[in-house]
Amino acid sequence: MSPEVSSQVAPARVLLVGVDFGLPHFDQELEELGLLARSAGLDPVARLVCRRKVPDAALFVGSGKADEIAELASRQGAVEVLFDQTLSPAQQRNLERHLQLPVYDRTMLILEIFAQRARSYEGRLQVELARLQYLSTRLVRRWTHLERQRGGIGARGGPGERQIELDRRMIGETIKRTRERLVKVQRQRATQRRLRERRDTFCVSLVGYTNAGKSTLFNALVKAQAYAADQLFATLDTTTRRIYLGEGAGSASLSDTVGFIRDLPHGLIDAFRATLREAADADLLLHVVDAANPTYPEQIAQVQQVLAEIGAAQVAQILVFNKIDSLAADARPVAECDDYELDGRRLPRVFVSARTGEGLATLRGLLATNARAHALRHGQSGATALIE
Ligand SMILES: Nc1nc2c(ncn2[C@@H]2O[C@H](COP(=O)(O)OP(=O)(O)OP(=O)(O)O)[C@@H](O)[C@H]2O)c(=O)[nH]1
Ligand SMILES: [Mg+2]
Repeated sequence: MSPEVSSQVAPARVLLVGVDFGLPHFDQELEELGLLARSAGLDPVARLVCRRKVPDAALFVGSGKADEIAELASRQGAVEVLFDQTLSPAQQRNLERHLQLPVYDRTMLILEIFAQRARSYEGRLQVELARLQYLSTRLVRRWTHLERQRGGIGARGGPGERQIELDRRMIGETIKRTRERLVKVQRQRATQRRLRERRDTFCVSLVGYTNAGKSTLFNALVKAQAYAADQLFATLDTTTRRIYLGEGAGSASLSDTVGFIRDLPHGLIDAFRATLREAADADLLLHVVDAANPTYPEQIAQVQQVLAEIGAAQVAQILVFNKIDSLAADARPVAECDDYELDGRRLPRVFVSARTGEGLATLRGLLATNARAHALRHGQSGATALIE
């Protein structure tokens, strides 16, 4: 099949399902799941939301609801069902059997997007590791489940069990090899970082929820062309450029990084820890917020949580409220910058539009002030070192 023909294949039609357990971040419209699906190249054709107190152990939803899902999927011609929550291996299997359709959960969807996007050798290794780890827990649990069934019979090892044991060993070995390769690549990266530290550059990292506009802001600040798109996780690999901040402030290095998301699969946090360390090692974080997204306070909280997990909670931070061009006239900020109270800290906040350039001069000014303070601190610590 020629590439022209294959690129015309319609994206798979999928049905989105969300279960509201009364948690504060529940997204009634399944907006984010829809964006995730589209980012993975799927076409969400229908959405179904239901309420439950607790998940059903076997099917996650009740069996009546499962029938409703099957009926809606068939009416809409959906070929896959995506759940907004994480399913246990057993729930996923039971649902697939019940619906006679492949069922994916949020974690799998995010892993899939990362797998499609990873470009650099290190990024690909990281995603591969996260997927293998995810798969291995599924296999292990599946195996434990069979083990329990077999208990009463007392037979030792059927062909199925041997196969699973083999798969498990193979995955275990691949995980080990992938991890070794990753350690090697990361060691090289650490060496590069140490070289940079010796040069004592003022390092700034853009962090924030996925789709907040980090890459667009990065491009606007350094006039580069990093990939920006209305997709979740458009950026996976860290890109770093030098940015000149003017007389007295000199230049800084600015890094664009991978976006965060609620319930980022743990395997991915682990896998991307090295990449994310760039953020933890920065002198200053520009925390980019999509001010036009009504759920931004929740997104800020999620980003703060990941920052804490990667040991970057104490790094100086400026909140950059982006996309002010798409705010309604009465919601537009009155000042260009102010302070924002976050977990008992007062953080400087600046309002910008990376798209129109509004507020960028103020942001550059703030960056220059911070760069000068950093240079001064560095100068002083140098002097102290001499006295000692
Ligand atoms: N209206 C408006 N849209 C913006 C602005 N900045 C970015 N966008 C849009 O928001 C979307 C996401 O932008 P990106 O720069 O790719 O966002 P990101 O934070 O790098 O996203 P990931 O790399 O996926 O985490 C794109 O469609 C941008 O065009 C802005 O100031 N105003
Ligand atoms: Mg990006």
